[in-house]
Amino acid sequence: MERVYIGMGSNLADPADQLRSAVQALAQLPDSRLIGVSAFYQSDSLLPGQPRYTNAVAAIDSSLAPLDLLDALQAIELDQGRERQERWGPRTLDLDILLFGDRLIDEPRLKVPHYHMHARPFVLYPLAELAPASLKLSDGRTLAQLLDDCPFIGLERIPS
Ligand code: PH2
Ligand code: MG
Ligand code: MG
Repeated sequence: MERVYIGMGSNLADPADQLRSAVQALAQLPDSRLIGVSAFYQSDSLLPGQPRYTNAVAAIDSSLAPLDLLDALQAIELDQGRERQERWGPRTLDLDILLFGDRLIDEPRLKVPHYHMHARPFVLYPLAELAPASLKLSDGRTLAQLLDDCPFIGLERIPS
């Protein structure tokens, strides 16, 4: 079993409800166990002109292979009405593998750690609810150091 952190995001069709459904689905993943879910956080989209996002992070332990987990997460996205249109378009559900144990994965379909996670407050703050501050990211910095460089700006913690 390896500890996997999954970033969740939605900005369409009742985002908080989408995240709650996603958590139920994560709890049903084969060969995996749901360990925890952060609070939910709202923030403006990185792309202007889109609805605000609700984001959270979930931790699971899994013995699935990374690409099998990716397939399962994409099936959950589709099940919840995800339509892949333009890159970074609004979405009912986005499930991103942030960290997979301490693996570095560089496959066409999957890069882990997730690119950009190091500087996104809507990823780092929920992650910090579940992961130790001493957690080392691939560039050698700890989660605590990344949070120091990533002010809690524009985030609103909401009830899950
Ligand atoms: N995801 C994006 C683009 N912009 N903005 C916020 N606040 N949260 C997201 O998850 C997000 C975004 C593409 O994945
Ligand atoms: Mg994403
Ligand atoms: Mg994604």
